[in-house]
Amino acid sequence: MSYVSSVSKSLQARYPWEKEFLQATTEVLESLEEFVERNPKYKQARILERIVEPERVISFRVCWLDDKGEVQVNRGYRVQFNSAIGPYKGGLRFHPSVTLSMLKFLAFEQTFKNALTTLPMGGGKGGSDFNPTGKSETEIMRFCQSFMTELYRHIGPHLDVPAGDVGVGGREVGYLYGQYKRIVNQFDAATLTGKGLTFGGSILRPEATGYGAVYFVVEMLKTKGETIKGKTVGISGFGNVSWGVAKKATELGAKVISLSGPDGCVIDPDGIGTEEKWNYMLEMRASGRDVVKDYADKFDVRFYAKARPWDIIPMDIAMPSAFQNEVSLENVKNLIKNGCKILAEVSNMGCTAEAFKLANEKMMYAPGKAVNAGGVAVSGLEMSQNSERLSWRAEEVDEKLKWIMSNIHAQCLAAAEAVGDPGNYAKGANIAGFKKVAEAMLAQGVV
Ligand code: 2IT
Repeated sequence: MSYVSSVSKSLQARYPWEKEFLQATTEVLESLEEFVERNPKYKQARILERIVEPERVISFRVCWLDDKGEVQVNRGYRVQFNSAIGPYKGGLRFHPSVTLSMLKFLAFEQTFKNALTTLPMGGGKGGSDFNPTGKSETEIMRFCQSFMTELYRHIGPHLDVPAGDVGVGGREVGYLYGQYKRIVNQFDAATLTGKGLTFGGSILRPEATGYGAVYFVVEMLKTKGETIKGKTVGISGFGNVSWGVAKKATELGAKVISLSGPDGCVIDPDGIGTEEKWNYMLEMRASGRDVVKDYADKFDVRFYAKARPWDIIPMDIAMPSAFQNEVSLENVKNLIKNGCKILAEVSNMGCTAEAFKLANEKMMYAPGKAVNAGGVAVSGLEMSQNSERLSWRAEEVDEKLKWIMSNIHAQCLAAAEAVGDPGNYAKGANIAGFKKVAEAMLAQGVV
């Protein structure tokens, strides 16, 4: 049995219930097989066994009072996965489906993603099974304060730097930061990223994940001698990431034709391409209702209950921007049938294992850890600005983001080419991210 298979097998035996974590580790380990076999130093130092094990997992109780004065209890977590190249870095997810398995998969992916950005950030992720849908402003604030009252002792600018993710946006980061600052009695701005502009946030951080994803797609198209101008783009989700994708894709001349939510999807044949429509996306998100049908009612377009855009309308480029495993094998088959050539995952592990295999074989496919790295990259730039006690101009941040995305794209292609699998972005991203983290681990000895 190969080294990779034996590590994979022992993980499956140890954590049989951690489905998402096993899905993410299996995909990465499989793609590393030839590379690791060719470099025996990794096996000698047992790097694979070490890189799939979080350095630390924190789990805590979060009690809070709802608006009726009743006691509510949630679970909070922080997975500090790997600190070989920098302090743990990664978002917080508030969603009822959050489990340790989900956060372990996200933190594992984050480790490779952060390495690809070229910035000194390790991998981490956290969150809670708290459901923000339908909660009042004051309930959200009380929850964030209670969550931070436990988390604060585990984070800091040189230790672990959380940010937002699904269910955690600028408003939540503000409440979390306020409570952190109050407890530690320090203005440690670089302890959280995604902050408001008035207290150390970086310009373009809200846009960064979506903008970066579009810059990545532009690079993919460039390899075929094409541009994004005139292409139709289908996206899922309607949150901050989808918003950024819609704005940048439109600005570069593409037409964005879909959004989706837990209730279904909307198709807008005129394109989601005006300030009014983008602002309405933000309004829908801020309402806390978590339904996309409102968009159809407001702009008089069709709503498809419980459907996904991929099955409904042809598109040139698919950019899933919602949740893990949101794209099924059936969805990929429909995309291919309808002539879609590019699937750029903006969500983390947006494709199921089967969907990924087919997309990677038959389409131009790029994985979330490469495509969506612009978000955490600008978080890294926010940390730099906080350390310098300066704020950079939008042009400076945007230029750095563009360079980082084209560099990630180049790293993916170079690493894939080097193992004789040109154009395999998934393999390239895994190998390039792994190499950087593994080399740092080797250099730091058995710790
Ligand atoms: O998945 C991600 O990369 C994020 N949610 C952003 C993390 C960050 O630290 O900005």
